[in-house]
This record gives sequence, C-alpha cells and structure tokens, in this order.
Amino acid sequence: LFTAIEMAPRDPILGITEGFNADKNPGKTNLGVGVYYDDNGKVPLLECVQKAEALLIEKLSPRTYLPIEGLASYDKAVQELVFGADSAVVQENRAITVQAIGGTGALKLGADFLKRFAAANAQVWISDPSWENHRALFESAGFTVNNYPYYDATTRGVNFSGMLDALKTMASGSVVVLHACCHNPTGADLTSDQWTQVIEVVTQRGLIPFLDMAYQGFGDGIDADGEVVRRFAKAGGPLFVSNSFSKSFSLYGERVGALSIVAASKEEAGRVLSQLKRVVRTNYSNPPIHGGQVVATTLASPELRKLWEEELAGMRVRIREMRQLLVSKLKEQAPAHDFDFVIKQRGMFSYSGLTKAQVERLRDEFSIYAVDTGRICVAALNTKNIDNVVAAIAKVL
Ligand code: PLP
Ligand code: TYF
Repeated sequence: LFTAIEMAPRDPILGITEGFNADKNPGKTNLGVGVYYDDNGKVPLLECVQKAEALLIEKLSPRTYLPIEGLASYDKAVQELVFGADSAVVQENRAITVQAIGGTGALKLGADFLKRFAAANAQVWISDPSWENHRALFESAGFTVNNYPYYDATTRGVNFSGMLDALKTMASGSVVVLHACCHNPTGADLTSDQWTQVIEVVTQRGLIPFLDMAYQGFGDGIDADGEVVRRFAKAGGPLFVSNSFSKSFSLYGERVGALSIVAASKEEAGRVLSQLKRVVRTNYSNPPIHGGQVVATTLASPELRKLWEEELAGMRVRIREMRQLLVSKLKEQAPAHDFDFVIKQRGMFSYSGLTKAQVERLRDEFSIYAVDTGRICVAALNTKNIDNVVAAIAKVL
C-alpha cells in the first residue's frame, strides 16, 4: 500500500515555521505564519479569555456532545457579530450558522455543501493571489478552482478593473470567494465604492458569494470590517460567510470558527441547515466544546465583551504602529525604496515586494523567515526585533 506513495509538498506557510523552529540562531524572527504576537514576541492569552475560562471552571459542566450545529449561544453570538443583531437576515431567521473547526473547517463545510447542491458544472473563483488553502480546500471538495485578477504589483494595490471584468465573465452560479477584510496575503482591500460595484455585479450575474472573514477587527474595527458582510446580506441570498476567532480571540489551537448561510426565507433556511448538519455529521459529527464556550461566554457578558473589544483594538493599533515604524525606519536605512504602501495595507500581512531571492537571503543570512512571495506578517514585528529586520531588509534590497 505505501511503497508507491510520494512525499507530499509541505504547506508553504506552515512549512516555514518548521524551518524556523529548527534554526538555532537565538536572534531568529518568524515573519512567515499569520499569527499575532505582542510586543514581547509572545502569542497573547487575552484577559477576556482568561476571565471567561475562570467562569467556565467555576461552573464545571460535563462534556456532553454538542449539537451537530454547535453551541446554540455561540451560533447566535456569531450571527449577531457577523450580520449585526438588528439585521433583517437575523430578525427574519433567514441566516443559519453552524459552529466549525476554525475558519478552515467553515470553508470546508461550505465547499462540501456547495459541491452537493450547486450546479454540477459550477466552478470556484479565488483571488490571485489568495490564502494558499482556499484552492486546496475547494479542489479537495471536487471543484475546479480559477483565479480572478486581484493584486497589481505595479501599484501595490488592487487591480480593480481586472477583478470586475473577470466577475462580469463568470457563469451564473459560479462561487466567488472574497476576503471580507484584511486580504491574505496582500493586505490590499477594496474600498467601499469598489465593494458596491462588486455586490452589484455578483447580484446581477447570479454568482454565489462566499465571504471569508478570518480577521474581523484587525482592519478598521469589528463593525467596520463586518460592514461588507452586512451589505452582501442586504443584497439578498444566497450568501456564504466563513469566520474565524483564531486571531481575534488569539484562540488558534482551540479551532473556533463558524459557517453562516443566508437563504431567501426562514423555511428555506431550515432545509439548508438540515443538509449542512448532514455535512457536519459525516465529517466529524459535532464540534469541540471549549473554544465555543469561551467565545460565547465572552460575547454574552457586557463586561467581557467590552474587554475583548479593547484587547482586539490593542492588537489592531499595535500592528498599525509597526507598519508606521517599519516604513519610517526603512526610509532612513533604504531611502531609495518607497515603502509607503505598507501603511495603507490592512490586517496582519504586507506583500512587501521582496523577491524570492531576497526572502532566501533574509532566511539564510539573517534567520528572518518570510513567505517566498514576499509576504511578511507585520503582527510579528515588535519594538525589539524591528531594527534587526529593517537592517536586514536594507542589506538584501
Ligand atoms: N481564511 C483566511 C484568509 C486565513 O488567513 C485563515 C488563517 O488561518 C483562515 C481562513 C483559517 O482560519 P483558521 O486558522 O481559524 O482555520
Ligand atoms: O496565512 C496564514 O499564515 C494563516 C495561518 O495551512 C495558516 O492563515 C497558514 C497556512 C495554513 C493554515 C493556517
């Protein structure tokens, strides 16, 4: 059975961490994986999470199976966070939400569901470039996956006309994966005006929007980042939304995410949910309990929710400060190069413009790890490592 099995390629991003872990240089820096580190280079354990966990320990409840769709209080909290408590889709019970194993699990549930129920010839479109796993997830569900133009290396922004033209040529019923905010890997987001045009074309052409929101709160704020989802929901279904609390609650290893689907009526939503539960059941039966409880407890308590919002704002602001600092220090050390675009980018990442050869030199000569595409995780920069990183970048430019 195993003799002919070939070695699978490493995940291009998670593979970097393997290399980083093996590096013996004490001054090493990992700007590869999308994880938020605090100014001391540590992954934070948020205070709201600690308090929610203390409350859960006080109660010490048995670990029964959760319902297939997850914790009801969690699903409700997710809906309100993603769509807004007063939104029509929530009020009219047209949105259904199931807890998922991280944002990845949510995407996989959506992909499996769509493979079953979308038109047999429906194809999937993802941005060029996109998070590596988007293609793999939809392909593994059986879809043909195409790219629509997205990043323009010359302007270091979005090739919006290219994107819009591509949307206009897609067959009705195509699935379009869109990053709701904080585009991974480029950091380049659409403007509000551009979203208006995208929503118009998607609606007119009968495309199926699949919004992936893994970084709500890291762009301009929780509500500001969720605005795109609300606007799509207003435009009418069908709509798929995957969201993740890995980054916004710093709960990476707990695997907390959700998939929400907007249908045309309460009755339709009920049928959709029944089929989605079937997808869950045949994959993992029902989700794990702890992470969902932590998030639900935090969001349900006014005090803990306020604390979460403050802590998330703290992460967002620190990343912005690192963007500013990176640019101002690079201005001193590499004045011939313009890095002002880094300030305009949103979320954890920057498509830095560094070439593969430059990334290799950063790694081999300076133990600084980035993605081959030049993507760096700005959220891994801090006041202690930034001088070292800037000096190294200036040397390899
Ligand atoms: N979607 C995007 C765009 C991401 O960057 C990530 C990052 O991990 C995910 C989905 C997956 O989220 P999770 O880590 O919660 O599975
Ligand atoms: O893009 C990133 O770095 C994060 C983390 O297979 C990640 O989204 C990377 C690769 C992967 C899963 C998560």
